[in-house]
Amino acid sequence: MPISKMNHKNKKSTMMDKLPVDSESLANDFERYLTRHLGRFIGSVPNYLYEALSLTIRDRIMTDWQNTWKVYEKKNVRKAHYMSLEFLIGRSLGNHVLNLGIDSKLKEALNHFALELEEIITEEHDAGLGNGGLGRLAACFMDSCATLNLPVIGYGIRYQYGMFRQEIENGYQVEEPDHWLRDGNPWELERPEFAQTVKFGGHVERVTNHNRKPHLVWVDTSDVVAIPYDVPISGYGNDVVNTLRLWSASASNVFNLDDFNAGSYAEAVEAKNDAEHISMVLYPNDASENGKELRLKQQYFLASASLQDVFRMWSLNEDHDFSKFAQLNVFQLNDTHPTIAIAELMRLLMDEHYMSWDDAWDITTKTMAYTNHTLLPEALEKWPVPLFEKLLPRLLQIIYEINALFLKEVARKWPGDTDRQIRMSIIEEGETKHVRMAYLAIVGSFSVNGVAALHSQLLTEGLFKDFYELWPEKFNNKTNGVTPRRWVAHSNPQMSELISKKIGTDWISNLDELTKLKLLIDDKKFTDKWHHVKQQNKQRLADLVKEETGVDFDVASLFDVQVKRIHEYKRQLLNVLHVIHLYAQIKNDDITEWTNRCVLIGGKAAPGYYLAKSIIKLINNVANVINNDPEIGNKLKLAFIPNYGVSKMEVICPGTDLSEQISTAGKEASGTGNMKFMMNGAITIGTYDGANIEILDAVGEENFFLFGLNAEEVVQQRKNYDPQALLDNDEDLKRVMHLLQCGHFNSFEYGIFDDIVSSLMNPHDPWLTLADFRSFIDAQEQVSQAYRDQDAWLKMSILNTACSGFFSTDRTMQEYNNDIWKLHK
Ligand code: 26Q
Repeated sequence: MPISKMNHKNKKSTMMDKLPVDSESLANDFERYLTRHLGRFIGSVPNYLYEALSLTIRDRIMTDWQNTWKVYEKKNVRKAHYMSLEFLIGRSLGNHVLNLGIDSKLKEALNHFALELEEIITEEHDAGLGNGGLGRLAACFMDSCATLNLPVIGYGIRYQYGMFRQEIENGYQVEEPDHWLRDGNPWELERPEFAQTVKFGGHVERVTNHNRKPHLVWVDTSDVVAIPYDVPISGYGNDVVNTLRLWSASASNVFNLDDFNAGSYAEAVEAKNDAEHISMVLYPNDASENGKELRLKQQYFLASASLQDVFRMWSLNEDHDFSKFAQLNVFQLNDTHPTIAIAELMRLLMDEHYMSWDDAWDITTKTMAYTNHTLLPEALEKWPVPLFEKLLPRLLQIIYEINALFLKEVARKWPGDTDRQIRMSIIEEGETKHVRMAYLAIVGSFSVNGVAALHSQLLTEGLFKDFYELWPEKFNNKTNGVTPRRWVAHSNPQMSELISKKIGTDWISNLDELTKLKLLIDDKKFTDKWHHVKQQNKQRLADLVKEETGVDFDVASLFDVQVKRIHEYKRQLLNVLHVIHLYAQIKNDDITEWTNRCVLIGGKAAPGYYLAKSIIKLINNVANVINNDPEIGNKLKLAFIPNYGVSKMEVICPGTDLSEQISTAGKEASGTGNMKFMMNGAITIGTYDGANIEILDAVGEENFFLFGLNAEEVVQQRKNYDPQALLDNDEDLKRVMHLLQCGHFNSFEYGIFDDIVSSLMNPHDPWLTLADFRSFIDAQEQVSQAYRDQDAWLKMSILNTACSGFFSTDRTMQEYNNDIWKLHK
């Protein structure tokens, strides 16, 4: 039979043979790729070595990848689809090598050519397709699902430009484009055969369908083609390779013939550009980006292409029978960003598959689940109705209909309560009406979850209170996690080896095993080794800091680290106030006992977030004064590490002693950096916020530096917050604020920090930074004292790692699966 006549049903399910993984085969394949495929040689540009090695490894994933697909394509396999505008993957080569368990064989192979695996690994560009926590969480989830053998497919966008590259010029952040695909990407497989068409614009017409029933059609649209690129997600040591499917936008092949005939050939081609812009660039998380047309296009592009892809696969087995669709499919919405999928699923079922409203709604509300990631009301997504009308007219109709039926239900439950109807409406009234995406997500989903215990509780008491009263059963918590494969086994090989020698290697896929380390905290030989490993990791971090900033970090000092997006609620400013306080102490010689400290801060500011950018400048200016003062010397250092991202964190978290998690209580939904630090044996100084609370519970108060107001106290304090009074009553705070106000850190840059000072002194400062100053300084003093007792510190460090098992995304994914997805392994 000619290949073209074969369909998937009568294709023999031939299992491909696996390629050998002995060092000789690896060496041969590597050399062949380098010389015969790429036409280079061993001494050539390192990037080609990376490419040749990646192709060698990729070949060894392919068999499992195809076999995993074959299982998922079968009838009756229930699947979850993780829809996210962001997947912050970072580098892949080292991760696959770890998962395949061929680390030592590969090193042996490279030895033949006198090459180092570590050096080749660093040639890979980070896939920075995310802003921060939410995007990295999606990547950790994918890793755990593959490791747990869960049928989960990721759906996202293949941005040509990921998160911007941050450079620092004269202390200021400068954004540079991140052209991560420039040298090609061996970890993607283009799949033009599965392309989908996504419609925009046009208008809706009423017609009569083949059953002589009225039917709505969306016509005169401008169409964009979505081309999938598949990225393999290997499980740890289990032969499973899941798929992350990223969509790239391309113009449809249909030319505008009118333009063409009029002789405007070039113009007709130029119009194609518009379509390709959709997947051009990741939006940096930024309030000023709200309401941008291109962002809405991205969201719909992802939702529509992904759902159509699921329908395509569905019809391979079930043809047009959707009766079992909800039994076999579930969609997890990563925040409201892909929420338009709820209306799109309705449209596809009704307009393209002729289903009734009720049947379509039944399927939608049984398959959609929504995860919220924020407690900041201003961060909830809203879209102007006129924009929706122009871009997605049919979807707006559907949303209005969903809302009308929903408000009837509200009226039934609370007759006459019109205030409540206005409050809960998916459409916000006003001069310009807006679609409230979070409300659409709650109404259309069977599950709504927060990402840490406190966060989920606060959602039901605050932002989503009305909805909780209507549907308490929808709401649940799923505390975040991180994957221990990337964040311990890969990023901290020395500590991993030490642990594995003592308790075996099971911890890598069963992180609760780490509790066995508790028995070792009094074993002097073990604690000495723990210390030795930490010092080596600190040296690796110090080398990075030196290379990136020129600042010398001495590994005998306490390494105090805060890395995350720059935002007022995360309070990098509180950290800086503490550093200035230490500086003032040294300058005024009011030090008796002293612990040398190296403070590292890193993170990107949204390009339009003025105050966040000023904070970066302040950190750099304070660093300049401190690091260049001979009187300060090694007592105190401050550095701002530019372009913080996944690969930097892989070096930073193993080398950290103290993890700063100091958000205003009630504002950080969860945090996940806090978990990476804990796993790597750092001790946390933190507020009673997000997942810090659960870290504190796990490790105990003696092993955690807790400070500051709790979420309830924050609410109370806001009512009568008086920063001036705090300053008048605290000599240390007075001294610090004076240094800021008098221009000590901006001698020749008059007034540049005035806005920062005003924000701190503002009685309406929502982040209450000065309210926590005293408590923070005192807690930091306790940290310094604790660090002077190195034996006690080491025990705390080991206990933090030992108690971190709960924060594995393996646990998080089991919970999603048990409570929401209900997939079979
Ligand atoms: C909004 C409008 C326009 C363009 C982009 C955006 C946008 C993009 C990204 C809004 C928000 C984000 C990302 C949010 C995020 O990372 N939230 C974090 O999620 C983590 C994982 O759950 C939590 O640990 C953090 O607490 C939370 O801040």
